[in-house]
Amino acid sequence: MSVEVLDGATIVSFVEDEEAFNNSIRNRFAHLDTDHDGLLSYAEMMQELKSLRVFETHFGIDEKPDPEELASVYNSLFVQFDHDSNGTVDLEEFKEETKQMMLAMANGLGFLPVQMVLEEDSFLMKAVEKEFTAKAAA
Ligand SMILES: [Ca+2]
Ligand SMILES: [Ca+2]
Repeated sequence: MSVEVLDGATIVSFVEDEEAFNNSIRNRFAHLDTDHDGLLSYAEMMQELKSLRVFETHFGIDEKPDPEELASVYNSLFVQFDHDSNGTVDLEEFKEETKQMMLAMANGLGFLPVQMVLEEDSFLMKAVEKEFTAKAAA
């Protein structure tokens, strides 16, 4: 994990770069799909749901979440990804929902840069790295 500064525009430019975004989505999906059946089960999605930082938003950083409440938060997140409610998340659903979540986050951030603690291989980290590379190339 590392602390990075990002704003809404960093996220939007990452999401809107379709090729880079689709690549990251495919990589992430393949990484999560541990039984390689091309679908993400609830158990496989857990790793992703945990990285969405629901702890901070729902419970605060220092609070110890109630396991039952936590399970229901994860469950409702999973349902949000599973657009056709068939109990699994396919690549399209994963891509669509991740995009929506990142754009919603970008909206929330607006144009004021904030400091965030990011996991190494998270989408936000990739967004920051992309911007860094773009700046270095300019
Ligand atoms: Ca699977
Ligand atoms: Ca589905």
